[in-house]
Amino acid sequence: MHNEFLVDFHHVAEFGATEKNGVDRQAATPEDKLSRDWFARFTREHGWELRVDTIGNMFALIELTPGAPYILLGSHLDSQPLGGRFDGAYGVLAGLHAAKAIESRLKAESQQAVFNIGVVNWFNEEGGRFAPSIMGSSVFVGSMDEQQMLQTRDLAGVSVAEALESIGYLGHDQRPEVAGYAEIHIEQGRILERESISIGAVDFSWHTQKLDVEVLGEQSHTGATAMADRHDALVAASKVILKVHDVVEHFAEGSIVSSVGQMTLEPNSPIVVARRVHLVADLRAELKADVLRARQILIGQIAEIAREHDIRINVNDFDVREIQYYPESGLELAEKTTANLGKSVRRIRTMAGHDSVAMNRIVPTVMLFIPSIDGVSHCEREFSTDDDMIHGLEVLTEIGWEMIFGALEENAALAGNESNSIHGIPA
Ligand code: HGY
Ligand code: MN
Ligand code: MN
Repeated sequence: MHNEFLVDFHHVAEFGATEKNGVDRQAATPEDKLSRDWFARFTREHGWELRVDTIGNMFALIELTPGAPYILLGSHLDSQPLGGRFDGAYGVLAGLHAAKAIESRLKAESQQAVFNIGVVNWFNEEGGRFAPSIMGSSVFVGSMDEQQMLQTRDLAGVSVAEALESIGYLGHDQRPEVAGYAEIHIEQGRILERESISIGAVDFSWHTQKLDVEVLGEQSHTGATAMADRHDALVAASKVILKVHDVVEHFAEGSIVSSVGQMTLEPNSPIVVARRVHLVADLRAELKADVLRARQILIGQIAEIAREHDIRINVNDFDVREIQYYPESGLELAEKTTANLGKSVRRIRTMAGHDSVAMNRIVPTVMLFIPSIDGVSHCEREFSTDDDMIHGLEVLTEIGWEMIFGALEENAALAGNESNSIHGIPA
C-alpha cells in the first residue's frame, strides 16, 4: 500500500509540474484536467463509481452497504499559481489509498460496514483563479450559491461554467449522502516540525474574511499632468496595501495576519496615471473580534486616503469564513488512533482554510496535519517527507475504518436516523 501510494503521489505531481519542483494546476485548467482524468481512471480501474456534480466536484464511491450514506475522505487537486505539489493533492491521494485499504480489509474480514466510503476531489479549493476559495465544497454544503459561483469569472473573463465545460468536468451527477468527512493535509506552518510531532489533530480554524477594494481615480498623462491635478489610483492603492500590512500592529504578536495578494491595474500603461486599481485584502485571526476590529480600523484609514487623494474607494466584505470547531469525538479518535500506531500527535489550529472547514458545517469532520518542512506552502519549495506522508496515510486509513462503523457519536446518530443523514445540497 505504501509504495503504491508513493508511486501514485509522485506521478500526479507531474501534472502541471514546474521547473522548481512545484505544480501549477489552477482550477479547471488543462493541467487540472490531467489530474482529474487520472482520478477518474483510478476510480474506474478499482471498480468504484465515479460521479461529477454540477460544480465539478469529483466523487469516487465504494458501496459497502447498499443505500447507506457515505464517509468521505479527500481534499483538492487544484493548486495555486506556481504552488506546491503537496497542498491538497496529498489528501486526495491518501484518501484514495486509504479507501482502497479499507475495502480490502472489509473483504478479508468479511465485516459489514454501517456506512459506505468515498473519496472526493473538491473543485477550486484554492481560489487563485476563481475567487472565493473553498468553492466546490462550500457549494456542496450550501454556504455558497451554485449559480453565482458558476458565473464567477477569472481575470481573463472566463466563467467557472465555461472553464469546467472546456475540460469536460461540468457534471450532472447526484451528490452523495454524507455522514462524515475526514481530510489529511500538510500543516503549512512550522509547529509540527519544530516540536517533532508526526500528526496534528486540528481543533479549530481561524476566522477569515476578505475585503474587496476598488480604487477609482482618474486617467491622465504621466508627463503633461501637474502633480496637484492628479487623481492617481495606484498611489492611493499603494497606501491602502501598506495600511493592510500594518494593521496587525494594533494586535498581539501572532494573533492576526493580513495581506494583499492580488491587484489589477487599469489601464496599466507606463505613460498613464492609473484610473482604477482592484485589490483583495485577506484578514484572519484566532478571534473573530480581532478581524472585525482590524476591518474597522482599515475602513477608517481607507476613507482618509480617499479624502486625501480626492478619489473614490469602494470597500466590500466577501468570503467570510466563521471559526469552525471540529468535534471532540473526532479529535479523541485522531489522538487514540495515532497513539495506537506509535506516532506522536498534538491538537493544532489551522490558519489556512480547507474543504473540511466547509464540510464541518454539515457533518462531523476530522482534520489532520502532517509536518511541512520549513512550514512553507503556496510556493514551489513546499515539501513534506515520504515518511511523514506514510504516517499520515496510516492514521487516515484507521480513522476512515473507524468512521465507517460509526465511531463518531454524531455519525452513529446519523446511521440510526436516515432523515438526518446529510445530502450534499441537491444540484
Ligand atoms: O483560503 C485558504 O486559506 C486556502 O489555502 N485556499
Ligand atoms: Mn489546501
Ligand atoms: Mn492552499
